[in-house]
Amino acid sequence: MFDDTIAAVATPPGSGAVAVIRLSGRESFEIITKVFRPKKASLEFNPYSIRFGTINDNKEIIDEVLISIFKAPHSYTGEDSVEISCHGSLFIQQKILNLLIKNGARFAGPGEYTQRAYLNGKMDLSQAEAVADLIASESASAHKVAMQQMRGGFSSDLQQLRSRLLKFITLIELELDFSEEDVEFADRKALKKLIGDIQKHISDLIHSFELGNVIKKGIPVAIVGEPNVGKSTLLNVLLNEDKAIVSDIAGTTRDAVEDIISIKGILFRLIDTAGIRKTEDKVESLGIERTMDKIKKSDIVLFMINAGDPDAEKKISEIQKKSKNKQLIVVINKIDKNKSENSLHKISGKNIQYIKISAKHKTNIDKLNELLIETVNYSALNSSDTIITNIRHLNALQNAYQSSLRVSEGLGNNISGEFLAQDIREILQYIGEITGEFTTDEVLGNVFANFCIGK
Ligand SMILES: Nc1nc2c(ncn2[C@@H]2O[C@H](COP(=O)(O)OP(=O)(O)OP(=O)(O)O)[C@@H](O)[C@H]2O)c(=O)[nH]1
Ligand SMILES: [Mg+2]
Repeated sequence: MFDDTIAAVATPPGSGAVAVIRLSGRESFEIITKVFRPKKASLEFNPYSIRFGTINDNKEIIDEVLISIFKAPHSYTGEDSVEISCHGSLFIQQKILNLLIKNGARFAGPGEYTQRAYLNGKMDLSQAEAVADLIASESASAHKVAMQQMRGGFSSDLQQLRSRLLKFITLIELELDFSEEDVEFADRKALKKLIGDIQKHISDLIHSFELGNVIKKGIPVAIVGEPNVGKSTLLNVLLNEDKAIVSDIAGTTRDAVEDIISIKGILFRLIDTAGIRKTEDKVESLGIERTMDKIKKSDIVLFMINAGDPDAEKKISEIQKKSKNKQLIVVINKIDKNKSENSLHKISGKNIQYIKISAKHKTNIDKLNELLIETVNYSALNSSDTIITNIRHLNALQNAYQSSLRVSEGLGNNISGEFLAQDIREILQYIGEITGEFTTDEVLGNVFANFCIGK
């Protein structure tokens, strides 16, 4: 438990209808008693009660407020806490906060409430990190992943790993106990199977990071094609704002322009690129180089082409070569201009789809949105499997995986049980770094520095 009591405004800076000021620590009730006058009867600190009254600085009434009372350990931080809901004026918020400080609280640092919650055993470190993700989540899928992690989905996964590892150690120790009596060794086959399972589990978690990253940052979609086909027009239409410059001059976009859209709760990071053509212009060719790089880094390529382009087939097959392993959507644009039924012979394949649109007249844009959704692996995004999104977790899991490789190697070479147990303990150590069981002040500092003040 901590000695001091912390205070901060928990609602976003600025004025709103209501603001919430939090107080947490052993002197919370003492401090609130000094500044709060209840409307009715005496102030009793019944847990889970809400009281109406005023905040006073000596004789001056600062505001009429509601206070919510939380008694340790049943609060967010695990300590005695009070939340003051006051009117949302910035002036009032500052005045109340300063009054709390004057009466013995101190200003909370970023993430200090959650840090206390973690240190008081209310949540493990990965859950604390999920709180920050939850606050930052901007799409249904990011929200879902963060919520699952905060509610302990990932923690229970790690718990499962832990108990498997402990089972392994127990088996080995059993083997050590019996070795002198020349009894049959603990079943090596069982040990091998167990370490195989553990490895699979860790590697599944590692692989989920790619998906987790995409959920957090948006699925990268590169919009590519020759100059003037309407890439920037399409970007603007999809974003519903004039983000990129559109003109009839070929080579308008020189550098990639990007922005995020959410379609049915999934984030897409749209990247408008410089049109691809042969050019002598230095700046333009740098832009084209960058386009190639964007194709490499994207998951989905929207290849735009003019309706009625006589060389469509050749161009599509070229882009297909450049975007191997990507989902390719061929967007035939300007169908308003060229009404003649396109004689395009479609190159078919698993990763290629076609759509006809007019970016300028917003024809078939809904269909394109639907196609984008269909193209992503919707089921993976919606499964209840644990998805990791945090680079710190990824690093720890990669280290754990390396140690697990040493264990299976050791098993293959029949090394002694003691050494095996040591390597297994190393895996436990790495897993413990994620949950915060084994951690350094530096790691903790980094984790909580990413929070806002008041959380
Ligand atoms: N008729 C018609 N014109 C369009 C359509 N989409 C875009 N345009 C026009 O085509 C021209 C080029 O559009 P942009 O969006 O700047 O093309 P871009 O592909 O970004 O071009 P660069 O940046 O130069 O590579 C503009 O004059 C647009 O108004 C469409 O669907 N129909
Ligand atoms: Mg452009």
